[in-house]
Amino acid sequence: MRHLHLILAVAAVAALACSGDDNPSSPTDGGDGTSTVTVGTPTGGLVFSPTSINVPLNGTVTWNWNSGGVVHDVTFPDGSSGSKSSGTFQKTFPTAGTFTYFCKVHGAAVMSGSVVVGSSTGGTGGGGGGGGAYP
Ligand SMILES: [Cu+2]
Repeated sequence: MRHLHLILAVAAVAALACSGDDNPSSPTDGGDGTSTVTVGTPTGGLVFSPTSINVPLNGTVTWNWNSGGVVHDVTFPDGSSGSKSSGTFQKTFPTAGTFTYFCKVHGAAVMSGSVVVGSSTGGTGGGGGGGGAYP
């Protein structure tokens, strides 16, 4: 009986520790969880800048067209901004992971980017290439 009691106590402590770890308050870059990607360049460049951007879980990315009149779009597998040459497009990311997108007008080989959601230390799965995501 004595042993069982001890085991129960340990289990209770472990459960408490787990729920404590669940707190999703992770540091964010901007403070408000909003990040901006510039679409194109004023001289007509075919780029997203930055190419890869990190946001916290549930963070929102704003794409801001500054393309010198060149039409681009932001296409994800689950939706697109539509082709345009000015304005903005916003998307919120409730799931951790790496999400790639591209400009359908110019093609993924020419114009693509990615959004990395969640500040995972990423030991498992994906990650891989040491592309410095930090500015
Ligand atoms: Cu484009």
